[in-house]
Amino acid sequence: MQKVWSVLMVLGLSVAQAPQGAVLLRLNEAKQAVVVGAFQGGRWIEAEKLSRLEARRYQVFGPAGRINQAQGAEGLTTPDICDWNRETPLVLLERRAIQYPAYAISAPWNPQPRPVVSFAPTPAHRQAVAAELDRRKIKKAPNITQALRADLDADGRDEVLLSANQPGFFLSNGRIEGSYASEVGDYGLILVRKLLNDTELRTFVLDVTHLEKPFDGSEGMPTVVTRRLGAILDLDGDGKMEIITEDWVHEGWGSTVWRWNGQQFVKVLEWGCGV
Ligand SMILES: [Ca+2]
Ligand SMILES: [Ca+2]
Repeated sequence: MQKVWSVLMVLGLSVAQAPQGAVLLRLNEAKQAVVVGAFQGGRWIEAEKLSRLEARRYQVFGPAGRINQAQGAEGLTTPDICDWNRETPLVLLERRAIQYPAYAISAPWNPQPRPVVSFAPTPAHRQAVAAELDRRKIKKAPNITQALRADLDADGRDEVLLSANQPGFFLSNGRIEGSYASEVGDYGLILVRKLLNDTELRTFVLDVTHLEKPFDGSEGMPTVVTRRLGAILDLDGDGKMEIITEDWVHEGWGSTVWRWNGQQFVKVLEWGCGV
């Protein structure tokens, strides 16, 4: 009996020492990890408000699932540009090519409890995108760039997540770069199609942008319209998966975390860096 207790004490000790809550990093390239935020003590925490970060093991995800694992080190540093950002060293553990941006999550729960599947969009999906473009008087074809399927909220019905972009994505050295709008109507759009019950299919637009008038250099910055699904992960441990979306601006980029609250998708974390 005494032996059992000592085993339990050792187990208890190791549980107590395991990192609590979740930390989400964004990898823009192999050796650069920036903190998007954390979920700790029942709250979402922006990177800027994190006082410390312990050495953690991470799983690395792209839009369609897990793509690597990584070991983090203790500590946070503040970069020269975007001084509200926090960076931390991260070493990828599996030798396989990955596409950036990617997301590293450390959490004591399964961050992807149900599969996320990439699929070929059908005419019905193009029609749904076309309807949203029409609604905004965007006169461009529905060019779907990502089509993912996953049961986000564990109600037994898959949600459909789409990104649509004109121009499409631009890949440079293994990294997605934002595309500048060149014509009026060039756009980026992210939407979720969700069955609210057996019959009601609702479309939720998470992000949309388009070029309204030609850029002539007289004011503002040229418009980057790229909008993309970054990863689908349970970041707060409630068994429901959140959506990470990505946006680009002139010499800048960002990630936003969306959580389904039972009625709509709400922003719970935002990260960005731009000059
Ligand atoms: Ca569902
Ligand atoms: Ca969740």
